[in-house]
Amino acid sequence: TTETDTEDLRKRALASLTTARDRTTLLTSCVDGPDLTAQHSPLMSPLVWDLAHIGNQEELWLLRAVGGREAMRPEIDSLYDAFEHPRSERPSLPLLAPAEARRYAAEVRGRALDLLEAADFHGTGLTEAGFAFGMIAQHEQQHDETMLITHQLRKGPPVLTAPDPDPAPPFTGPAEVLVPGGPFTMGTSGEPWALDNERPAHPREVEPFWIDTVPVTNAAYQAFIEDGGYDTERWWAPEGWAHIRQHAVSAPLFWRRDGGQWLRRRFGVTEPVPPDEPVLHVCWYEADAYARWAGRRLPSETEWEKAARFDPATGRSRRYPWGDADPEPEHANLGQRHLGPAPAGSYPAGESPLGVRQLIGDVWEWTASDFLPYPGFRAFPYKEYSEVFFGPEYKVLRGGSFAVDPVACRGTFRNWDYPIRRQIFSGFRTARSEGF
Ligand code: AVJ
Ligand code: FE
Repeated sequence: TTETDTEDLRKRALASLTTARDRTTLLTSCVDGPDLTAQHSPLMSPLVWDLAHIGNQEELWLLRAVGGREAMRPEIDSLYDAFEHPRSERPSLPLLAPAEARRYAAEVRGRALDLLEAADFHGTGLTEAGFAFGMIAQHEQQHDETMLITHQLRKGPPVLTAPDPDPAPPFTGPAEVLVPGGPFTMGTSGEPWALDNERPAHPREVEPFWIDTVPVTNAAYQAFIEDGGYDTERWWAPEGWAHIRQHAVSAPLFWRRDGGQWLRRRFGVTEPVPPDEPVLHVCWYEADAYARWAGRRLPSETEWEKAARFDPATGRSRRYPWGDADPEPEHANLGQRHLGPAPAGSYPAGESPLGVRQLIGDVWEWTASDFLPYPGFRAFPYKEYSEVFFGPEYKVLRGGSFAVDPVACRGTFRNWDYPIRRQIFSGFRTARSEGF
């Protein structure tokens, strides 16, 4: 890297850390103390746990690992270790109180910014291209998405507001796009802050396939419901069928039937389900069942990435569907600028070379694939980021949601969760093999 690149990355690290902290502050200051320490769902931590965990990870990786400093408060490390205490246990731990957690995170940040000013960006591993700083900014933003999920699960009047996305003219383009078969490059070796599971770049072959131009909408999903989709066993994977029977799942999470119409609750506001928005809060089993009902299937992770990154004119894989430039507001709905997805067909400037829209932002997209390492994977900097999750019990989601910051989202970024989870900002699009 040249000196200009280094100074550019240093500025970017500072900006990304600052953006993340502004978001964290907003999400933890719009509710009062009891709301910060309460557990709003057994799936989630108290907000005050996320806050101190953000500070603790920053202390571990920036102050201690990069800076060689002593632990500031060694006695709290185990409280904020996600592997020592599952979410359900966290409210009963002797956690730092809100004011103390805020002070701790701020003190860590002050020292981290001092370190950043003079940090070596030319080393290997954690210091290469400021990786640790980029990783910690992404980590905080990931928890900012987690905290937004907690806000969505919280009962009570709204405390968060944001402008709606611009209304879009109804999408009139083709329903699906043909992605050519053949090789493309999946993953990355050159993206400076890509996380371990996105690496390394490697060749993949796909057969030609068709993929939806836009994510599946509420209107389309309602047609599946009205057609008895939730009562028809043959659309469902056996474990999915057992799950929806046992838990009486019959619509996306936060939806409720009111007479003749569907209502949904979002951040404390109940309103009719908007037909042209991408469907949100569905689990993998629901996405998979819908796809079968529609005579289609979920795209594999490889197919998704080829649709998002492959440029047929050059044969290259891009950083994003629109090219190599960082996301701007006209490309994608990212960064919690809005508190929900934009209508299907929005962001024409963000479409891929093949014409696929909204691959980045709006809703995380379930893929057919299990979360597995790429050939040549090396756990870095810790096995608990990705490696311990590899295997068939997690499904991969791609593309990021409206709640994801640009620093934590790219064409190669991989997210994962259990196939029953739907409190996350998850939707999907469907695919079919050519000639099927
Ligand atoms: C990548 C979203 C699955 O929240 O469990 C946060 C991100 N890892 N702290 C998660 C993460 C450690 C992770 N996901
Ligand atoms: Fe974490």
